[in-house]
Amino acid sequence: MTSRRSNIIGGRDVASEQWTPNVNPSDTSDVIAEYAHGSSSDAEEAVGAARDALSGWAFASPQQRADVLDRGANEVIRRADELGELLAREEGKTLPEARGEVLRAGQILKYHGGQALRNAGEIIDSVRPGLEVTMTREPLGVVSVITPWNFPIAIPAWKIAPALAYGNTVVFKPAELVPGCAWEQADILRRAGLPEGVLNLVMGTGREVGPVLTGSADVDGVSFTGSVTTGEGILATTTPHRTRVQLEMGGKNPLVVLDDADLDVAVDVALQGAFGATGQRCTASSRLVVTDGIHDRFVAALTDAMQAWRVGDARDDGTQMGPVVNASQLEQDERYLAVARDEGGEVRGGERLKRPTAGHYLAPALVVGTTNTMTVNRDEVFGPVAAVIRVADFEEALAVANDTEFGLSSGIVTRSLAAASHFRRHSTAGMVMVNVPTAGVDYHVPFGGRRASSCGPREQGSYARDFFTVVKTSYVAPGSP
Ligand code: UN1
Repeated sequence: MTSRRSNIIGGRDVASEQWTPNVNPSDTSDVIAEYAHGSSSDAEEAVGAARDALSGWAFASPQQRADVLDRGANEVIRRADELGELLAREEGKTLPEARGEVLRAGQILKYHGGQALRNAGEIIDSVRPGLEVTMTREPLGVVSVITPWNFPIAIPAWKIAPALAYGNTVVFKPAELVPGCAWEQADILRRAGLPEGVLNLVMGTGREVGPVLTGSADVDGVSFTGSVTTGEGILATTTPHRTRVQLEMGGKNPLVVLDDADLDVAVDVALQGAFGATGQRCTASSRLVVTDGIHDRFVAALTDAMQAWRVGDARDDGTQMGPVVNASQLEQDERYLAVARDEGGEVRGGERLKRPTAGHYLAPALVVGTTNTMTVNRDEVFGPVAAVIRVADFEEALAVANDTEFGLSSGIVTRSLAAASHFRRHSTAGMVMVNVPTAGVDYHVPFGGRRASSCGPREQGSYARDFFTVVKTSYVAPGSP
């Protein structure tokens, strides 16, 4: 019989009436386990449990918070092979990618364990003689954490870890497609010593669980990563209660390749940035903006490299690109390729692939001969699809790179320090990469974008404190006991 995993509310396992099978995208006959399909009343119970646990955790010693996160981190790191295997099996990343993501989650938990001990305030003389003013950071309160399917363990870690470090309590709703790593992480933190109700896991659909997690007057903040449409919906439901939001949404990230680029570096950066993790990253390099003098050589070399990539079962040795996450995502990728053809692009690759197991396999696709106004260069595809835009020179490349509704990550491949510096200065993205892929970021520095990509304070590193704390200013009169 398939095993079942319940929601975790107030420290207890809470079964649900319905259960959702967790299906392996590399082999759809493989069901990993069944996971609770939570209801809106489960979500209400979880918000209540988080509210009840808040004052105990908010006033807990930072040592206690640091210890829980550190113990959790150690277990995640110790179990990296097993959890990496689970991640690859439920999401479809290759084993090295999946194991890397698990280690990253462990490092994030460790980092924020340390941050719990570094929540220092400030002190300044008042303008009124003798008075002292202090500025301290207090927990925001009850925080809903809503995460996507493409990073099943790292994104939850980089929201939950700072939330807990600064004394908040959490209701966590992972994407329905990847409950496995979510459940493991919540269980690890529970066993690492979190008091009951401090972290609650509610698996279920956004439609049923989402309105409570974003619309409840008892929720003080929502940290979300996912689509622009869902993010905008969250803005609408949080506004009546003035709930604080942190929204990480789409990207349409440009990678500029200049004539003077090292061709091997350019091809490798493009390949990893566009097709790593099956292109299913909001930081993926989906627009390759290439100057005229290198365009033909770059496109030929990238096409060869892309076609040599081994696409297969995420857990097979030597697989370089795993499957697309599910059937509807695969259909969406194919729809965008059809539209790209209709609008005049030449599609290389992008065909469905047969493998020994029934999975959602798609060859990486490169659309050549596109302009920046075509649909494939405006909408986020979220799959192994990149488009090439030929430009005359650096000036045009920069203008095209910045001409997008999004603004998450951008990159340039060049040997010119002057060009790289100019690009870093004038790119209107939140993150700029020189001679490295637009995707793949460090965990101890801020993450986030501009315009339609992001809304609210930055995630990650020490900047995470801005979202997960509120500032208190206190005045102390002279001679106070
Ligand atoms: C990365 O590129 O390392 O959902 C992280 C996403 C992003 C995370 C990307 N929020 O793809």
